[in-house]
Parts: sequence; structure tokens; C-alpha cells
Amino acid sequence: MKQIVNYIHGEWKASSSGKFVPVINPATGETLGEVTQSTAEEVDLAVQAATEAQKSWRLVPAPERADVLYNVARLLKERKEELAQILTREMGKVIAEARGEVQEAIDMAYYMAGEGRRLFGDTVPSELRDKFAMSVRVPIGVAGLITPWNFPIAIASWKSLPALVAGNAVVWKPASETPMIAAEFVKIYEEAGLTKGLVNLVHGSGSVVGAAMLEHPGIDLISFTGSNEVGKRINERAGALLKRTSLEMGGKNAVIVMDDADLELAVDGILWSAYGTSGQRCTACSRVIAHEAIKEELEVRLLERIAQLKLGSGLDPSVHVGPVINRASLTRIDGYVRLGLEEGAKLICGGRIATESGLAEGHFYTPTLLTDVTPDMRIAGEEIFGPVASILTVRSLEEAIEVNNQVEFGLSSAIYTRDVNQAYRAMRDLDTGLVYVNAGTSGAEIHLPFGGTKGTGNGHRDSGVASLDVYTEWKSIYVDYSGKLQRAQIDNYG
Ligand code: UN1
Repeated sequence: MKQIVNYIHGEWKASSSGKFVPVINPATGETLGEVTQSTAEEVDLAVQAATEAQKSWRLVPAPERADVLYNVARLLKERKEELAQILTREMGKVIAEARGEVQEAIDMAYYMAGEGRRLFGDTVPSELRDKFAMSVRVPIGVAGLITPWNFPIAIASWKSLPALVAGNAVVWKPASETPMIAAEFVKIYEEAGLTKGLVNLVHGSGSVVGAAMLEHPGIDLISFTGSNEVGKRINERAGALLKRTSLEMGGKNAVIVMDDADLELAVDGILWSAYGTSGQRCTACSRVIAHEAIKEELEVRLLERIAQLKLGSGLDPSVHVGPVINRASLTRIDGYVRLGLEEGAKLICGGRIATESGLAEGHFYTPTLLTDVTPDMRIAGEEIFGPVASILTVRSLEEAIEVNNQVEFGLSSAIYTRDVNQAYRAMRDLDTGLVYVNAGTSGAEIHLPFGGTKGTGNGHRDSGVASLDVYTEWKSIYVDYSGKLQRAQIDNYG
């Protein structure tokens, strides 16, 4: 059986715990391999390796550090198809989306490699004569990365690439569901010529490995993408330890469809954002906020198109919707649909675990649409992370914005309208980190900051140049070339 092991100081080795957990193909239930379960001691070894390697890495000129990232980009590109296949087998998303995800990592690698020649700081005029003032970005040290299974290589690239180009070392714990693609990514770092110890991989549960990373004094920051519940725990503990965290958590994203919208376009966007990746994106459309004038027509059009969606293994190129990640997820999603019905929602389609032959062995949920959902219902406020969308009805743009903003999360939102004034008002007032006009809620590009407001995160951003703020400190430097004592705030205002 294929074993996925730790990678510490450039060595691949199973944990001394002797424990493994199976890696399952969610489309078939088949066991693909098993992944080692690391101990807190191994986290410590990884941190030691990272700390040692970072001492010289921080002195390597950033454009030279970037050379490794260019190699990473090239290798990802060469192996795109192979990586996409691994990703689909292990995580379930359809192959076209898996290719798209690897592309996201390729783009991020080129983009961050470019940062090796920028890493811009600031120069500002000094208050004093013959004095130079500037601020530069410096690496923080060792970054602990905890990444989810839904975008196992893209999100890992959003975090590890800026960390490395800025001069940090990395200790990475990928999700237990997707260790294979993580190991492949690390192999690419190895082959790209990254010095041993700069990227270390440890596997295991959040309660053992994640907790050991959080508690370790040698880990200077934790960058986490995952559930709200875990993120809050990290935030609390990291607060006590005064450790920097970048937290990216849930979403309850909405597509607003106004009465003047191009309905066909809106249906395309809703379909893609609600059922693509089986709804397992932080950016997935979980709510459709429909103007009352077009609500019924929208329902009819959506039903017609949802009926054509094909469920199945993501390796089959004709399939639109793959499985969800595991049994527990399937049960949770179904629980939400039942709850919605109890709360008074009406089922338009879907609403069941697929039991057809060829699907029953995997974890498939039928694409589901609920209507007559009201903002006070739990299904209108809680993240479902499955192929389930709810229609809510509104009478005006103001009401649509209010309903959009009522939820605990603020990751992504979208508006379909032909009226430029309404579009601009929505862009200003939708309280989310990402806003789309005449496009669905998913599909963020890597050169823009990714993240959200309120319960979605803690203000930091992944990807884009803003991600450098997570992995660097600002150092302000003053050079006085006057040759005499100059006293700031005194000499110049004396
Ligand atoms: C996620 O679900 O956490 O914007 C990431 C998108 C993708 C990334 C999603 N580019 O949908």
C-alpha cells in the first residue's frame, strides 16, 4: 500500500508513532493509500530543521530565492495533468476543476517569483536634514501552515510561496484527506532546488499536530484555512501566546439577482458557483437573493439546468458534479436540508444522498435547490459546504444588500444587474472581501487579495501582494548622515 510519510530536513520518513490513517477516493470509497500520523516530537524536529535552514535563507538575495520559485512554477506546469489526476482521485473534484486548481498554483508561483524582484518597502522624507528614512520587509522566521482538503494545492501555494520568497521557512500540515497532493508539491520544491529544511511536511490531526505547531515557540506565525470552529480556537490560543495568525474561514456567499438581470447569465453563474466543486468552496454560492419580479422565472430556469447536471467520478470528463469529501460531510449536508425543510423551506430539486449504482459506494449528494427560505432560518445563515443553494426573495436592492450582509460571514458576494448605478452601489455596500458584478461568487484570481470580513477571517489576506503582510515584518530604518546629533521632534521644530 502506498504510504505518505513526513518530510523533515529533506528526509522522507514515517512517524515513530507507527500509526497510519487510510486515504480514500471519495468517488469510489476505494483506499488509495495511508498517511503517517506524526507526533509532537516530530513537529519539534521539523521546527528545528526550519529554524536552522532559515538562518541562511534569509540572507539569500530575494531574486535568487525567486529562482527556486520559477523552477517550482515550471515543474508544476510540466506535471499539471499528473497532479490534476492525483487531486481528483484524492479529493473528488472534477478533472477540469483539478486542472484549474493546479493552474492556480502555477500562477501563484510565477506571481510570487516576480515578488523576488519587488518586495517593495517605502522610502519617506525624514523630518530632519541629511537623514534617510525607509521601511523594509523582513522575514518573520518559521511559518506554520495548516491547509484544507478542498483546495489542497492552490491554498498551499498561496501560503508557502510568499512565505519562502520573503525569506521564511515552512512547517506544513496538510489536511489528512489530501496528503498525496501535498507530498507531490513538496517533491516539486525538492526538485526545484529548495534547500533542505526550508519546507517540512508533517501529517496528522489538528488536536496533536496542529496543536503542537500552535504551541511551539519556534513557530512564529500560523496561517490557517479551514473551519470557523478551529479558526476560533487557533485565534484564542495564539492571542495568549502573542503569535501572529492569518485565518481564513467560512463563507455564506450570495448571488443577488435583480429584476433587470440577464437571467441566463445569472443561471450560468449560480450553477457554477453553487454546484461546482460540489459546493465545497469557501466561495461557493449558498444563497440566491432573488428580486420578487424574477424569482419564479429564475426557479424554473435553474431547475431545468440543475436537472441536466451529471453526478459521478471526477475522472469522467462528462461529469459536472463530483462527490463530497466523506461520509460525515454527506450526513451533515443532508442534515441541513432536512433542517431547512423543517424550518419551512420548499424543495425544488435534489435533497438526497445518491443511492444509484455507481454512486452509492462514493459520497454523492444530489444538487439541491431550496426556495422560500427566509433570513432567520439556520440554512440561510450557516455554512453547508455542499451542493445546496437556497433562494430568498427581496423587493429592492437595499433589501438585497441587507439580507446579504446579515450573515456571520463576509467572504464573497455577487450581483447580476444591467444597471450600472445599482452595480456600483452594491460594490460599495456589500460587506464581503470579494464582490463580483455579473459573475458568480467563486473564481478569485491569485494576484488579488483573497479573504473576507467579519467571521470569515481576522483581516489578513491570502494571495495577492497583500499576502506578504502575513509573512513579513516591517522594519523602519533611519540613516543619519549629518555627522551630528539631530533630535527628532525637537531639532526641526525647536
Ligand atoms: C476556497 O474555497 O477556499 O475563488 C478557495 C475561488 C478559488 C479559490 C477558492 N479561486 O473559488
